[in-house]
Amino acid sequence: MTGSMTDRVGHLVRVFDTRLADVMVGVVDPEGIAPLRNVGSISALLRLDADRIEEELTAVGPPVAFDRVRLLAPIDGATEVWAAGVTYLVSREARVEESSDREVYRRVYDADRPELFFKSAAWRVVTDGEPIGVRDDSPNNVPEPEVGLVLNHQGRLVGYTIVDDVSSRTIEGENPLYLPQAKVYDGCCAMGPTIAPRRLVADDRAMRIEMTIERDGQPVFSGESSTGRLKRTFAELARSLFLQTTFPEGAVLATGTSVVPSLSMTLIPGDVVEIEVEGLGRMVTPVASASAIGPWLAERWSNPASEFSARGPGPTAGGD
Ligand code: DO4
Ligand code: MG
Repeated sequence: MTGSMTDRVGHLVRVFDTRLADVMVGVVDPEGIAPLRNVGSISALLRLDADRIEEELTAVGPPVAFDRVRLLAPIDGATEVWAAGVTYLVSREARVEESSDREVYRRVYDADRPELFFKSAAWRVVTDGEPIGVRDDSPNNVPEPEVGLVLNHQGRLVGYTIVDDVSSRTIEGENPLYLPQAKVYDGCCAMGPTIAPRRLVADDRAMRIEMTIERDGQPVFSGESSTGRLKRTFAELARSLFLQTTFPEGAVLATGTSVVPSLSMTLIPGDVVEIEVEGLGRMVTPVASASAIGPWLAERWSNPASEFSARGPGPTAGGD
């Protein structure tokens, strides 16, 4: 677990309980993780109405000690991850710089309809301490630190989480029609590790977003921004996602990046990405080759209790 959880008291988490060898959903308590009594998964929670979700977050059992649990990504079941793009001026300028088709980015920034794209199934999402991936067929890859909106089945905002929309700049830059390949692959999405309930975030238009990339223990990039620079509103993005589209177990919507490294900077296996968002906490992920992450993701999904699931893809995935 990265850092202290005491600044995340009241946040929702999904964890693997090593004593019971089972997954549970709970709320961070000063003493540990207090399991929800009536709800066993994040997707089951998102099937409920917003008021009922708040009630369930208070119906908890005695806390399980922090050292007994392993944090898992706060998403499961049929909950989907979607992302909005070109929602900050800095992202529009970066795409214009990298792309062979600049006009599409200028037009979408000003259009009524936002850019929304599918990002990940729940099972492919990784979290704090687990590796994100870079594609072997892409020379330029970047992390994209974003605020994620956690939306229930009605599209109501119930909480916020950190999302890293890891992307291939090379593939997207070559042709915007390659977007799904630039955005969706093994290790492309990191989330969490916690969900801050909506009531705990005082002002979602003033959340500081910070990102550092370390190589061999030294920072090679650091940048920061704020949700205050977002061109659209969170409500508008959530409304657009649910237009003509049903999410029976809700969705997490990443709201776009505003921290963009220069084109000369690319992630390589062995790097470590640290993202911090005010009010949401911190997520630290090592970088690995996507091809090394795939088998581990599949094993973790089918057998979360296995030793390989707990250990991760291992040092070869970190580049050597
Ligand atoms: O248009 C491509 C994606 C943009 C994106 O992911 C972002 O702005 O965060
Ligand atoms: Mg993005």
